[in-house]
Amino acid sequence: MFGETLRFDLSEGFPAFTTKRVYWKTAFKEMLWMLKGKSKWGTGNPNIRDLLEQNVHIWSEWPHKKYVDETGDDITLKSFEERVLTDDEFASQWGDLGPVYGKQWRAWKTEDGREIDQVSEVLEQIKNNPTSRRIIFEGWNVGELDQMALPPCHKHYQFFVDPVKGTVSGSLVQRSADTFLGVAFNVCNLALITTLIAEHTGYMPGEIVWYGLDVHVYLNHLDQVREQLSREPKAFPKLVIKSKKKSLFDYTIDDLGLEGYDPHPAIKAPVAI
Ligand code: THF
Repeated sequence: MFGETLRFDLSEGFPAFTTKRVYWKTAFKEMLWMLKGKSKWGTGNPNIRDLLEQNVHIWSEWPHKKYVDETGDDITLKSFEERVLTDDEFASQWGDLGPVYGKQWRAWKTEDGREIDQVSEVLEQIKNNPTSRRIIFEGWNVGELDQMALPPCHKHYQFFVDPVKGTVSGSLVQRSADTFLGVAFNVCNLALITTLIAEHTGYMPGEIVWYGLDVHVYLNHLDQVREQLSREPKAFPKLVIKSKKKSLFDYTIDDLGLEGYDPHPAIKAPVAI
């Protein structure tokens, strides 16, 4: 399908889907990793080493494939991950994802050699110029797409302040949506960043609006989707910020929790690479 919308009012709960278990800790770790921007490994671009150290494996397939394709060394995904985790030089060379997400969000390179921290600009705009129609961060850096392990799926984030209600709402435009595996993560993470941005600008979280452009179901997810559709949704949980940090960029997974998350069981599916 082309051009679908989902809308959730964050005052009614946190949209971690309930018709299957969503690994929200994995999703949150991914979002916090993106918000950090640079890595200390390799060129400083986002690196899977930082995810593997937190036991997050959802980004490993792409650098693994690149490694196997470029070297002909046909090692398994598991031993590739093991090497990235234990061999610093290997991590720097092969764990690097190129200038994806966090690099563009926090350090978009300009022609005159500056780096723009788009997320900090968003916080500034919400605090100082809340009626702006330009409260945006963007990952689709056209000139650098060819250096990315994967061009961003979730690309345009735009925020909106309602001064009467005292809320910040967040939206996301996603060029490509893996309905069964990815969307649950993407919606969860949009809700998380909107809540954190509200928390750090003195507003309440408002709504989130998710726009999917190419919205698809992979053929090897059909049984899983049928199973998920047969289930009755339950009440959404509540996001708890257990310890508020000074900066939006300082959160770790231990600072965040979901209260009352009681989903239907997990449903497994292979990811398309
Ligand atoms: N590529 C594809 N094909 N689908 C995507 O959703 C996707 N992403 C990111 C980049 N490329 C993509 C990666 N995000 C899972 C979840 C999110 C991903 C990739 C994989 C996944 O396998 N989830 C399982 C297991 C979770 C776990 O290991 O803890 C799940 O059941 O949710 C979209 O941003």
